[in-house]
Amino acid sequence: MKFAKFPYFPLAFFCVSAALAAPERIVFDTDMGNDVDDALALSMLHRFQKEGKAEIAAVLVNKGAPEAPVFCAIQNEYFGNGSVPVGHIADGKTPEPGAFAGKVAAAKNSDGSPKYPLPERARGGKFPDAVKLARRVLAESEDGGVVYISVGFLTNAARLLESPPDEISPLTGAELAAKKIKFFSVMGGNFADTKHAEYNIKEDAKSAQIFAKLCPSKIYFSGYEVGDKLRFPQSMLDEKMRPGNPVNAAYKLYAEMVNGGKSDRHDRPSWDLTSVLFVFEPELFGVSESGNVSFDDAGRTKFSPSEGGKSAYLKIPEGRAEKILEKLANAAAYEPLN
Ligand SMILES: [Ca+2]
Repeated sequence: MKFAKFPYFPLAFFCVSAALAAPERIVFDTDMGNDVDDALALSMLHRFQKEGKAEIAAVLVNKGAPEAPVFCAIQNEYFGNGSVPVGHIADGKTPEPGAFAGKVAAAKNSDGSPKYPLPERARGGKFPDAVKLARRVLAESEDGGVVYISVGFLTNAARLLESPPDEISPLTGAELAAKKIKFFSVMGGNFADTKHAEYNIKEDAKSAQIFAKLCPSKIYFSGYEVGDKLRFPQSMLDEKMRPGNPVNAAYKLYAEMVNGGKSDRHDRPSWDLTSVLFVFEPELFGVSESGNVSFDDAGRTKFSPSEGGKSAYLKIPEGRAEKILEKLANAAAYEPLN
């Protein structure tokens, strides 16, 4: 009997440590509106914020469409975090609205009111410049206090690193990143098939090249091959989310587009979700040796192992895919109104 208490010591210690851990301060940079995994990734962040693990400092939009930041603001509002600032890129890639952002933003109730309301701060329809917002968040953060998650094109990230000193900070963007960013978690590239140009990199290869060259911080890449193996179980969204949840609505619209309008069912790969999960549960993933990443003009990935290299890429350890998928799905299928 006297040994019975022993197992409680590590558990108690763990609980105290977890309770004391400060939430990760997150900048989330997304091409919201292109694929629907961005919306699921942002849902995960809202859940982690509710659980005290995350603090969403800003959402940056790297897709050119004006509907893209509107959807992000709607999603923030629905998930109870309408005060999170949303920044939009100037002259961004893919200026078309995509399958769901415009439709969700325009949806109306029978009395003509918006079905998915915007937060107060976004009602004028104006969003701050994404790079300025990023500079402000970094300048106001503690040293090493920000994790930058990029799940779209690297346009904003490249422009941030190239940004000169301004009224916000006497530091250049690269200096700010070196001082304030703990690491970048990036969905982009392909580390399994070097002939394949992954979408986030290919659409703006020039920015990806600038980012890879100038980035002073550690970068963890989740390549195409990681999320591609993890098919998101759509049925969980209907199980957990209300029909009025904008993410559930967006997912169905996206699935309809994939199926040419014939069905709204589709288990999509979980690319962007992996870059969020890695920040909060890194032990689930395998991580490559350190090295340097570069991208050619067509957007193909090259990884060169190097002891002092600032980059690494994620892997799914043998037999771990099911566990990772379960974690992703449980975190993303979040209904704040339940
Ligand atoms: Ca994306």
